[in-house]
Amino acid sequence: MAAPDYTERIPNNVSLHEDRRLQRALESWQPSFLNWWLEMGPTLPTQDVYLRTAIDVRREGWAQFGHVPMPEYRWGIFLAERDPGRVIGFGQHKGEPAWQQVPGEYRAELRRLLVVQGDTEPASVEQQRNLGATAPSLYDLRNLFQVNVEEGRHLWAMVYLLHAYFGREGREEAEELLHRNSGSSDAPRILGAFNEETPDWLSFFMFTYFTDRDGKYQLGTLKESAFDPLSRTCEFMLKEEAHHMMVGTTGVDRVVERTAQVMVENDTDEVAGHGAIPLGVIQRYLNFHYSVSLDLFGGETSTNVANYYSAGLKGRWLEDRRADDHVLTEGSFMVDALLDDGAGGKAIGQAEVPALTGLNTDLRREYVADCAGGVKRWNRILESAGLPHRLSLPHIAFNRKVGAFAGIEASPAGEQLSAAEWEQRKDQWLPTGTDKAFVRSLMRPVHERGKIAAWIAPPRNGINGQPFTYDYVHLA
Ligand code: BYC
Repeated sequence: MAAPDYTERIPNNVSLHEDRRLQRALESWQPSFLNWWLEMGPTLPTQDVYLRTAIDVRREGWAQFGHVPMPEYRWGIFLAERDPGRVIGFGQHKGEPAWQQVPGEYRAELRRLLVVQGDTEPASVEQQRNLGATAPSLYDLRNLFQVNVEEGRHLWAMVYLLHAYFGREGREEAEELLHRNSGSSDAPRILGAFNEETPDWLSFFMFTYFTDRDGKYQLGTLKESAFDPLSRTCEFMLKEEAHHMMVGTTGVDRVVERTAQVMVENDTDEVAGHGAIPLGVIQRYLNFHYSVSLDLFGGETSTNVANYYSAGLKGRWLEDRRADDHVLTEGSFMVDALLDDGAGGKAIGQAEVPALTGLNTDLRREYVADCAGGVKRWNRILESAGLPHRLSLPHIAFNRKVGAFAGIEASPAGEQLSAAEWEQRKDQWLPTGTDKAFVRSLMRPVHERGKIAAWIAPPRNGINGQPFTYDYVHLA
């Protein structure tokens, strides 16, 4: 039997067939990836799924739709097209040509960034692996699988960079990316949020709204990188990421819409008995997913981020739209901080720090402003239903485990609490065992064409112009 043609099996625009050594390395990683997908990927047996596959970065190639058996999905390697004149936009190498190879002095830091980014992608697939069994519709099931295969492709994207530019160490890191597992006690995923469970679809929509959105912002800063292959990889990943944002945004929309409908029809806030999710539960889920996602931006002040920026490895969100010197060695920046209150205690406030060390805060603020857009949109749904209730984002210090507020407790309003007060009141603000059990009780599969679960409204539009009633997934 002829050996599989991996330049064909691994669609790519990096001329993989011209580099036999790299091709062989990826050939030997591919079976490990497929094993991981079969062992840790989606558990619901399916024949095929109506998926979008990227086979090229140009407009006509990057979104091909068709029914595909998931293990045969063509996970490819795509970098946005190269701009031969690209120069570094920030940091101490500003104005120099972008790097096509990794400079020796930044090897360890760049590898670390790729590994952290790469680690999140398979982690989310692991977190979501059992959701298919309780999908509220075939449309939602298809979206879940689309997100999953694309996270798989994003893992390929980071593995390609590790293999192509980091030699033996890179190949070892690529193996490790498949060995660590979400929630594992021996070898957990690197970042906190990726070891949390995604046990139900409300969690999934909150995750794709809040946690995938961290992905959008982190990829946006890596897209600015002086290391051109990373920049081009992230640019293409961001195109796919837009669909994940849509799944989260409209998913929460549809839950809120259904809850509002049931509240109005029955003239009550107590919608649980009518099979909808109470607004209080939605708010507690929101509080949880938002606060764990805030942690993903690292500390409010960080020498790591200052070094990444000065070296040219990681820029700011929309770096070229910033009206400053793009070097930042002079200025200062106000960050959220825990200050001495003058009476021997601590107060939540702001502190002035060198601009470079405040860059995690800068990115987190961009993210917070974006998240506020979602809340506004969900509140418009409540408003147009004629309801006075509103959702809100909790305070930046609420439920934080990383950064300036990791050592204190605060209410969603930003009031500092003693440990005892927090223990007493936290069930008002974070999902309780009862909330989770209730949400889980609603998670019954609706795998019939054109049907939808009672706790969520149908989507306004289908996928790729197809109706909601389309046969998006053929179950096994
Ligand atoms: N959990 O200097 P600090 C996505 C560590 S999501 C555990 O304050 P730094 C996706 C930190 O590593 C985007 N540990 O932070 C979404 C450091 O450890 P070392 C993923 C944490 O380094 C959905 C120490 O604490 N991409 O794509 O400035 C589905 C001190 O940290 C956490 C990236 O994150 C945490 N939450 O910033 C699928 C981009 N936070 O070095 C995919 C790459 C911090 O002392 N990563 N630590 O051992 C980075 O840019 C940075 O590593 C971080 C942290 C932003 C994560």
